[in-house]
Parts: sequence; structure tokens; C-alpha cells
Amino acid sequence: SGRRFSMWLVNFTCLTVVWTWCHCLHAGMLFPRESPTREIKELNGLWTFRADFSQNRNAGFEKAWFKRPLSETGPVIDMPVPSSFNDVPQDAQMRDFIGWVWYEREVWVPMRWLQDQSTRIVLRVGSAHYYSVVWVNGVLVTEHEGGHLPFEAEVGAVIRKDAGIPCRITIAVNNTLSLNTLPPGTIQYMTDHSKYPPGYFVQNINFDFFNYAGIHRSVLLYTTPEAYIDDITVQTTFLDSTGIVNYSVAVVGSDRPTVKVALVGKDGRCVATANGTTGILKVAEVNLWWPYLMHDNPGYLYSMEVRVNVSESGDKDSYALPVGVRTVNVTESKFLINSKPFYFHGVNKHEDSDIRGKGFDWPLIVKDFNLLKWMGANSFRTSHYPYAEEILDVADRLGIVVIDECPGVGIKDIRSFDPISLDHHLVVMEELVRRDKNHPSVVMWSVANEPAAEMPPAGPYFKQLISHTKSLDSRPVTFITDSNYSRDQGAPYVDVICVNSYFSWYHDPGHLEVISIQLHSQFDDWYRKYQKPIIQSEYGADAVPGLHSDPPTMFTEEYQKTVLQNYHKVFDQKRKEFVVGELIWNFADFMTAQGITRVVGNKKGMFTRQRQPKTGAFLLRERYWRIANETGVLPTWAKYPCQ
Ligand code: GCB
Repeated sequence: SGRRFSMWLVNFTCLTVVWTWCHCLHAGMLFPRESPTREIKELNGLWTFRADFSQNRNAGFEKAWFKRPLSETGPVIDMPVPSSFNDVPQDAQMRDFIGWVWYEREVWVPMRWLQDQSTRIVLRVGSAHYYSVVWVNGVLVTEHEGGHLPFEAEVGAVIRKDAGIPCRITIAVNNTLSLNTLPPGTIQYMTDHSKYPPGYFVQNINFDFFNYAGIHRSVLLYTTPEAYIDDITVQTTFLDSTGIVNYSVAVVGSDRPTVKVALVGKDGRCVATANGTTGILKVAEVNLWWPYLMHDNPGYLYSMEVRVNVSESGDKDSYALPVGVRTVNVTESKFLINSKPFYFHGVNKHEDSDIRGKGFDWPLIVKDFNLLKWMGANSFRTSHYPYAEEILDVADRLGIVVIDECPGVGIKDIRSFDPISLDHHLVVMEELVRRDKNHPSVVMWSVANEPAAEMPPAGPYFKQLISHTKSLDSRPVTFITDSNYSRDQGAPYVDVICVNSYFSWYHDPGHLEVISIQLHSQFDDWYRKYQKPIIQSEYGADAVPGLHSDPPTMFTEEYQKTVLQNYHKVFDQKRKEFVVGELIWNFADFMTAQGITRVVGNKKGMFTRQRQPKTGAFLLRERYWRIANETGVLPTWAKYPCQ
């Protein structure tokens, strides 16, 4: 396997071998929640860390760093988990490091867990970017390709072999991107030795955010009984005032489990019960799940309590899943939630902040939701990768609507449409749907952002990708396009047309006066061709905070504001027809690769990276609250802030 890993950096075709070996998507990926039968031990904090600076980046595998404490293999440093590693060390080489980095942590596993042989012990990584290999006490337990999505391994047997000593968890993470990864990238070796030292290489990418890497989300151990609830799927609808929850429960470890399901309201009262691995819960006088600013009581969640009894072994397992009852439908010109037209007035985001990069961070997450509420935003897109599950949980509770995007960003090279890429893309959508299918906030899947959709192979690629996603779940599916409406090969397969455009920025820079005509043409062209609802999924302009001008010139706050105003005039006409949403690019400034078009990152945020509002934030706030007010469903508790 040493060869396989060294080849990672040189030749990427070997990846297929790894996938077929490690993917087993029939298993569920329930978010770990404590219950009377399940315990959780978080492994966040300081881990031991070492980057492999060897020429082929393969010393760690050649010398089997996983076999002994990392500190015995060479110099190590402290690294917080969760966090990107890039900005933490005071070291330029680490910020742009490409290759394998090694994390290690020792942990005492509770004696009880070990003694009770029937306790399943699972090691779970919330996400690590990009490719991960995991050992426990030197034994390989799993590998996973792709950042932004969780993976786990059952580790009880391995730990029990060495009970009595702390167990050593080693995770090697490689951030190298290839033509077949998502997102794709290429490694370019610079061979002109008059310009570059021997062996010099760079990572090229086609996406506009910093390729932060490391262990980005929580690592934890959790337990279940031997016979356990492996997965739960709910699909909801309603008929008049009766809510209907179709559920199915997958139990592993027993052929004839007794499954009992109860739906409990916020007041603690049980509103429906059912028995069996599949069934229907009917809720009289249902409280539907409504979006923020569309109802007095948005984000209503029931708790679906699943109990499993296994008579053979006496095992019991229980898990409580938050459930929102709502429907999503798309017509020729409307996006309907609970049969009512829904207009997305929201944002595109990033997981991005100072020092921690893409590392999970509660203060940032809660602050961002508070800013969204302040702005009157009712929705966001997880541009350009799946966000932490905890974020979707909060969105569920607040009624913030989510377009859930996979990491299919920067698919620009024709070779990234080959079967190896497509296979991986299908698996990523399976992983994403498996993880997020039960979130009421998620109303649509986005399979890609701005791919080269005019290339001939894009047609069959998106046809298969979208139909596969539809076979997994009933939600509408889209991808975000910046292609010409008449040449886009993927658009025939989407449910909603999502278009990005940057008139008077990337096109006709400085010419604010062309926005109106170009945006009208954009909408009319797309609608004439497809008769599908349209979302303006990105628009905006960079503004360096504190730069001002009159008349507005590029990079000032006034220019950004005027771009928005000119777009808004057209949105206000078209939302009476078939435009069903507007998502600003971007909620906040964020880090990118260094380049001559980026001033310490992308400055199209309404907020700075530190979450200070620019002029545009106040403009959007006024607008979003006005739109909510106009649709006549502004809740009684909401005070319209911009009279
Ligand atoms: C886009 C991309 C987004 C970029 C943005 C920009 O179209 O989807 O990732 O950051 O434009 O500012 O260039």
C-alpha cells in the first residue's frame, strides 16, 4: 500500500481502487445523539501533529508512523481539532502545505464500554479534508475520500485487544486534489530549473476559496448496543390539517426487532405512535414546519422517538430524531413550501474564518445565524460543499431554508467528466443525501457549482448525476450554472434553474448601466427556453470596507450597493413572474488562494470576515424585511426594522 500512497502525489488514477474497497453506503450515518442507550465521548482539543515534508510526501507510510507514537517518529507540534491546520502554525510552509499531515491522540476508553462486549464502539470523524486514513493502535480501521462529509468505523474489537492502555488514534489527511476529486484540482510540476528548485510543484484549483485542510469537524467515539438503529428515513406530507410522516427504520444486528415509534410535540405530548420498521404516523391538527418570516411559529419540530427491542439478546436501542412536517414542490414558475409560494431572500455562505479556517466553531455559527435573522434572510445555499450537521440542526430549528450543495465546484477540465469522476460524484451525492435527508430545512440538492456545462460530456454526466440523486430522495435537484442558456447541456435535467451572473463586475466592469438590460435578457432567455422557476443564485461585487466614492467606482462600498440596487429593480419585476429567489454572493468576505484579483481574499461579503456590516448589509436588511412584509406573512412577533 506504500506504493498506492506515494502514487497519490504523482498519479491519481489509483483512486478507484480505494473507493471500491472502502465504500459501503448501505450503512446509515445518523448524527450521533445521546440517548438512554447511547453515549458519546468527544475527542476535540489538542492533537499531536506532524506534516510529512519528505520529497515524495510518503515517509509516514514508508516508515509506518501509525505504528508508534507520532512523537517518536520526529518533531511534532500541537494542533487543535477541529480546525484547519493552515493558519495555526506560525509557518509559511504549513499554510500552503500539500500532501500528508498526521494527527494523533491518545484516549482512555471507559472500562464499562470495554467490559460489556456487546457495546459497539464507533469512531466518527465529522469531516476531514481531503483524503483520510485512520488507524487505532496501529491497525487500519477506515479510509475516506472527500472533505465535508462524515465517516466512521467500528473500533471495539481493536480497542479491546489492547485494553488497559490508552488507545492511540492516528489520522493521516491528504489535501491533494486531482482531476477526479471533488473539487477537482491538478498538481503541476515546475521543471524549468532556472526558475524553480528540483521537485517543485504547485496545486492548481479552479474554485475561488482557500483549500483549507485538516480535521474540520468533531472527532468522537460513541456507543450503541450490538443490535442497533442504523438509519432512519422520514418523508412528510399533509392532508388538510393532518400531518403524515412516512418513516422507515433500519436495524442492524437482529432479524426480528420490535420497533416502536412515537412522535412527540414541543409540549412533550405524544401525538402519534406506530409499530414496525416502516410505517406511517398521522398527526391531527399538525404544526407544519414553516420557514422563518413566513409564519408565527417557524421551524416547528417534533421529536420522533424510535425504540428498538430485540428479544433474542435483550438489547434495546433508542434514538430521537427531530422531524419537521412540510412539503416541497416545484411548478413551472413557483417554488412551493407547504403549497405556498416561497421566495428565497437569502445568502451564499462559506465555512471560513480567521485562524481556524474551515474548522467547526460554535460562536461563529451562532453569530452567523443571528446576522441572518437580523438581515431578514430566510435561506442560504451551502456554497460550495456540505456544511456541518450542527448548522443544519440550527437551520431546522429557526426555519432557515437550505439549498444543500455538494463539493462539485470547479469542474472545468473535460477530463473531470470521465467515468471515474462521475462514479465518485454519485457516491458523494449518496453520502450527502444519506446524511441530510431528514432535515426539513433542506429543500433542494445542488449537485455542482458553475461546471463547464457547455462541454458535450456535461450532458450525459448531469443526466446521470441528477437522475441518480432523484432516485435517492424526492427533493428537487439543481446545479448552479454560469453557462449560456442556449448551450448549457445540464439544464434540461434540473428542476429549478439557478443562475450566477456578475454584470458590471466580471463583464463590463464599471458599467453599472448595463445591469438592467443584461439581467432582463438573462431571465427572459432562460425562461423562454425552459419554463422552470429561476433563482439568481449569485450576484454581487467586491467592496473593500471603508472605501468610498461618488459617483460609485469599483471596490467601494457605494459601488457594491449600487450593483445590488440595480439587480433588485429587475428582481422586483421578475419575481412577479417566475423568479423565485435571490441569493447574494456573499454573506461574508472569505479567504481565497492568493492572486491579483483578490485583496486578502474575496471581498464580495455583506459583512467583513470579522462579521462587521458593510453598507450592502443595511441595504439587504431593508429589502429582505420589506419583501417578507409584502408577502403578507410577516409574523406578529417580528418588528419590521426599517420603517
Ligand atoms: C462565482 C463562484 C464563487 C466565486 C464568485 C466570485 O461565480 O461561484 O465561488 O467566489 O463567483 O466572487 O468570483
